Amino acid sequence: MSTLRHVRSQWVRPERTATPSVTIVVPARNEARNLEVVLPQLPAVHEILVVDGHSSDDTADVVRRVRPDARLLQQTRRGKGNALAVGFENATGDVVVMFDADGSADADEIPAYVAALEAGADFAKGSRVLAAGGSEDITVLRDAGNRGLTLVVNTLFRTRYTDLCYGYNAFWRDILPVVSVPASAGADPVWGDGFEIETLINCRIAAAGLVIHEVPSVEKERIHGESNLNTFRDGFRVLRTILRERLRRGGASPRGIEPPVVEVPAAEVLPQGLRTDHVDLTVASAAAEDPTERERQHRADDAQRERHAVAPEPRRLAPTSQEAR
Ligand SMILES: Nc1nc2c(ncn2[C@@H]2O[C@H](COP(=O)(O)OP(=O)(O)OP(=O)(O)O)[C@@H](O)[C@H]2O)c(=O)[nH]1
Ligand SMILES: [Mg+2]
Repeated sequence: MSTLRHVRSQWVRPERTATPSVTIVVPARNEARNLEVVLPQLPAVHEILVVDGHSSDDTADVVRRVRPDARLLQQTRRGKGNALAVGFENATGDVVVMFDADGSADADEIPAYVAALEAGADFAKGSRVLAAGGSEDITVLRDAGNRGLTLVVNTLFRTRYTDLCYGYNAFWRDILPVVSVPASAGADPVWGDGFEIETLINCRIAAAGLVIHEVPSVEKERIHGESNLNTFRDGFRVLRTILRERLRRGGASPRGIEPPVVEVPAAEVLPQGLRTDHVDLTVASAAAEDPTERERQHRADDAQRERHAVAPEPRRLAPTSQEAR
């Protein structure tokens, strides 16, 4: 705990390039048939890292065949979290995009995530709940669970996340010391190796007062195969993660973090015709113990409230026919 706090306290947002290179990290466990479709759709970026999770199908062969420019990595333990950790450790791009292999993530949205980061976000959080977002994949039960868990995080971390449990996100690689996902070394399971990784990242970013923009995202249906996620088991892991992270934070004040960026362009249109409207969810930092810092935070909050007045309204996710899943 103290190590993480120490790292956080030392972290200052570095100078960033205006034209970031992009690493796409693709965790894949038995996704051969989906990767046949998904990998060719990925844009030519700095690097694509596919992290294989001890697949028993020909995931590895498919990667080599359909995307020879991708790097194939093997995860060290079990779980999506460990796969992402392996990908993050090996990434060399300025920006890292977390991209599922099951066909649910739309590659055409990648520029919108990158645009949010270029516009000042440390973390670009995908949201299926924003007006331009949605899901063809989520069940009513999971939607309800996600809303509840989102509310818990927003209450405990003073955030305005709209879609906590969504794995399509991107961030500047330089924030990895703040996020501090479990290292890939070692064979024994570690908390954070599973689906709770995304919550762990969301909570740590919030606790550190980093700048978060949400990006509307439409989650498509998994093309082939079964989800690896277990609604109740993984839902409870997420809840446990939130409580652990809140205790871990211990009300400590993150120091040395630059004030939030508040100038955020809305509904900008990229040359590719993609929408890049995103919402600044800059965290009201609990760090603001001293009056100057608090005043600065209040000004940031006011600016944020003004922006939210014109931000897209959240809408209900459409129920799907997979409710019974
Ligand atoms: N390497 C690796 N990848 C995994 C593991 N578990 C899940 N993944 C990948 O993580 C991505 C998301 O997993 P899914 O099983 O689709 O779960 P989900 O998207 O959270 O849940 P659904 O909405 O039900 O699809 C997919 O690309 C999986 O192949 C794992 O243990 N190892
Ligand atoms: Mg999925």
